[in-house]
Amino acid sequence: MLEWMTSGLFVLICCGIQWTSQPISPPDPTNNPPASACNLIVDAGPDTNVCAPGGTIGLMGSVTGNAIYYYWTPASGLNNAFILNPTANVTGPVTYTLRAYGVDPNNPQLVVNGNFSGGNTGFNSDYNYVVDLPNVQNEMVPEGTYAVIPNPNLVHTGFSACNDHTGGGGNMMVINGAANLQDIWCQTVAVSPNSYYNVSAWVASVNPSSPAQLQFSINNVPIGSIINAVPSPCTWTPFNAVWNSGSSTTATICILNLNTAQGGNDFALDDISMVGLCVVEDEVEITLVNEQAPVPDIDGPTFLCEGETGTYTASFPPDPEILSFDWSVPSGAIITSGQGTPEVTVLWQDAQEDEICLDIETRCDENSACFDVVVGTVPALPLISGPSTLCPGKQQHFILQSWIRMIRLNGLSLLR
Ligand SMILES: [Ca+2]
Ligand SMILES: [Ca+2]
Ligand SMILES: [Ca+2]
Repeated sequence: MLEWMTSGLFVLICCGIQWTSQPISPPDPTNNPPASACNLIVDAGPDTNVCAPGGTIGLMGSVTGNAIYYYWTPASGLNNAFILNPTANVTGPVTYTLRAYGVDPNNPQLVVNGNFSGGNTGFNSDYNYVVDLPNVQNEMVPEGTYAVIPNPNLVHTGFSACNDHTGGGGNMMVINGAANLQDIWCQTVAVSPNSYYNVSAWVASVNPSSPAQLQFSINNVPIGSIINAVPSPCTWTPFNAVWNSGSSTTATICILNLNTAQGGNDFALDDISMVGLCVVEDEVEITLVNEQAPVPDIDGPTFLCEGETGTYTASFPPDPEILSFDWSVPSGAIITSGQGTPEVTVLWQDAQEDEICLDIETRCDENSACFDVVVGTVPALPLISGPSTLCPGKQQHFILQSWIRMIRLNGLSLLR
């Protein structure tokens, strides 16, 4: 027994807030499988949560298959509703829907003669139709003309001998673009109200100069983006637009000429198409987590001698998960192992009264606690004053330091 023990005090200091919230179950991705139909798989990502009072989180959408168009709703809080991985600024519980549109192979083709296999039929044009004449190669020299033929070179010596889009000697529509003729190709089809449709076509330059600039319109409203034909002749390039029919029951589809150059602006169209789209949608639910980190409950030796090591263990409720452990010790002590874990071993080098502390972090919160430690100096051997010799049967006084409670007697009788 050592002197300092008689005055040593045991104090456990806790700080921070008490753990009062209910355990939090992690999101269960199996409750939110992707949606799938018409060769599309749409996944809005696993349900997730954000620490209260809110913050930003990246949505993890994916679309597998031939989606033509997709977007998130609601768009509020998103930096971009038209990308698969937008950033959401979450201020409360919210459910986002990722909606994708794909071509349903079972939906019928609405455009008639879109591949021009039927010749100059089924469509209207502001342009003047010319017939390919044998042994003539200048039928389409004037701007504002078109032909339906398998080889543009048959009607203009400046036009390349392109194959149609699918090859095999099929027809295409060849156009010599004009400054003031807007509608190159138009056709009216029946549609269902409140449905999504995809209109598409292929374009190739037949002369490299001043490539065509085209855009779809439906019922006189331009839709989709403007396509610039590739200058290199005979390079077929697709372009498309997505259209919602709203209350319409018919759609007059047109391909618009937006390049008003008279020189060049020579191109071909093929495989014009309009099909109804199927929609596939999936949801992701984001909740707010109001989580409190527990106060670490530290246990270990309180009283040690300098030069001794002590192992200190922190324990916690099962939830929430503790994500980081950061122990700190005063100078004169060294963490010899376990930093970053719930248990550390500390070498106490110097005598002191101080504390070992632990900072923890959970997903949404942090907390800390300290544990008092008293490290004592190893005392010198107790001094006993008295005679250095004592004969058998004699009595003599020996004076011990007052705190010594016991001494080992070796052939001596202790009287008092
Ligand atoms: Ca064709
Ligand atoms: Ca000809
Ligand atoms: Ca031209």
